[in-house]
Amino acid sequence: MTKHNLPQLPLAYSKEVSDAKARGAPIVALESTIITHGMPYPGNLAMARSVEDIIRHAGAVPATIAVIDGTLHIGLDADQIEKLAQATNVMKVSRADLAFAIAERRTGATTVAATMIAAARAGISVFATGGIGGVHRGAEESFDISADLEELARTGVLVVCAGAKAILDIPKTLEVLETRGVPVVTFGSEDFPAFWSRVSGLKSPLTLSSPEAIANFQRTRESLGIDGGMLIANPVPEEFEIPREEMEIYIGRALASAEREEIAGKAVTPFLLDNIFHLTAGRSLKTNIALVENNARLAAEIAVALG
Ligand code: PSU
Ligand code: MN
Repeated sequence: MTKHNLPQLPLAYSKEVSDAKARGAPIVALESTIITHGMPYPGNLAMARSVEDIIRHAGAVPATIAVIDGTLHIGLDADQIEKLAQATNVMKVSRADLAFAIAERRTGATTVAATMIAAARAGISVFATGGIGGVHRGAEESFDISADLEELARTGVLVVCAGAKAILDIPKTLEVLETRGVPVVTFGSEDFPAFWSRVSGLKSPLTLSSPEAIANFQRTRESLGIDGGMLIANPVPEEFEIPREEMEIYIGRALASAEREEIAGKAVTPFLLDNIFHLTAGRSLKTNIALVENNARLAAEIAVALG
């Protein structure tokens, strides 16, 4: 089959993103599973809007990514974001499901893994989120390791997060990233952060303290022909931090509920996140929104520095 006989990529750019591509302006990708499965309404909508504004304010263009009725959208308009934020039966789409959602004309929210794939296809190299998926506690029994880690190993997108949630086994998550050759860089700190908390108790493999240094590191990797992604961990601002010991209580309860209800597969992470929001009576949501905003700002600065 010659190339032009291949089916056209079912990909649609928002006007803002296609204009940015035409002028060569910096673009930051954003995932949509965090909107549909990561936070409750209406906090999720407030977050989705404010991160886009923060990215614009920092001189870049936001591209929220989702599959809507079988089309892979790179950049959503206000109406599409609002619909996603309110929807209750949207598919959670990772690497395994992305082509399925498109082929079956479904609506699906993209995880870190699927958003990385879409961003790479769209020529976007920086992506901001809250927390990545990782190795779950008890993975030696359950085999539950997020496809996000494998995607970081293979797809050349720089992902800015606030570390990994302690619902995961953070030491094992870092081990897998190291094994798969993914650089883990904490921004401005020697400690690897744990999402709600600025420290996880583990040292960060690497530390850099400016967007320019991160851009320079990435360019150097490219000049050496080293492919794959990079993880930037950005500690939550101090005023929004929830101490590790306090979160551990809620995490323990959420994990116990998941085991009791025999939650498995892609339902595990959304189940734990929802449980924790309820257990903390919304306090964790405030922290969650603040850290995503903080990550959006840094991602935009890195995108600008990458030129
Ligand atoms: N962790 C969070 N918030 C999230 C997610 C993870 O703190 O919203 C979402 C992201 O979309 C991530 C996905 O890519 O969950 C990972 O799911 P799984 O563990 O099933 O791979
Ligand atoms: Mn999983």
